[in-house]
Amino acid sequence: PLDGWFIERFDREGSAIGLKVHEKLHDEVTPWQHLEVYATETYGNLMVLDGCVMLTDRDNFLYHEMIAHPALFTHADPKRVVIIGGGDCGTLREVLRHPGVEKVTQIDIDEAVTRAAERFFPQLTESNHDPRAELLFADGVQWVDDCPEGSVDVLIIDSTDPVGPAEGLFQQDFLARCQRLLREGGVMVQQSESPLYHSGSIIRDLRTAMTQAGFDSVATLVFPQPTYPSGWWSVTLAGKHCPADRFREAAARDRAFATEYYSEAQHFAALTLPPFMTRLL
Ligand code: AG3
Repeated sequence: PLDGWFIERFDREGSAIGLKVHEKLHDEVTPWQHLEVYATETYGNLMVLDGCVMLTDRDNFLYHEMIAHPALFTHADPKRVVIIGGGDCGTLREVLRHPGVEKVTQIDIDEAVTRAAERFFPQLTESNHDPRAELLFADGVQWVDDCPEGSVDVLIIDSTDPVGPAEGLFQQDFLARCQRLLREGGVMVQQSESPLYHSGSIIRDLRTAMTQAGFDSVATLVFPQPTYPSGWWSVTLAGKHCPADRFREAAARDRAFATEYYSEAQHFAALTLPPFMTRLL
């Protein structure tokens, strides 16, 4: 039992987010990172990797719906989906809600994250037995390299921050390989950090790298995420021979399932960037 606060500090910004916790449920040094799970007072369970909040029970629907649904609805008919990272399986669960999806392969380097999710976030992993889901524990960069060109409809990068293990996932050579892996009309989406803190750095650089990697359309979407740095987060989409207009037409498509945050109106709202961001991008 604990009587304290979990605090993730963002030293560069002189800010932090804190959650009141009452128990540490898990503490493991995996071959890749330090994995902790806490029971919080008001946000349910909390997963932390190397001191950074990955998800809580209470607010993960925001991130997981917004990394999955805008990209899947942008694609005209997504059948083959690949997720790099995403070991907690929250993104996978959202992808599997799309009835037209025939196969989803998830490649996370760290099996311990998935095992911890099964124990402490069972509602995220309950769709893992879906016959369309394939879970691999391997290096995603290597996997993308070995994957046949033009074989994927939607590629999702659900990574940690672009420092340490995930750094390579934000670089142009990796993004160029992602572009080759996609079929014509394919879409990739990558988590792209805080609009407030990273518009003039990580988000701008990622968009530039995507364009240089051969994608012909790029769009950033923003949404609230109370437990990540600044409380506000983004994903960036890139299309392969998919006109930028598709990002806007996409939301009008019918949904065959219920969502908590994603909706047609939220899709449009998330694409509407505030002027300060447009200036920095
Ligand atoms: N992906 C992590 C986003 C980065 C959070 N950064 C931070 N807390 N400093 C989340 C994985 C959820 N599937």
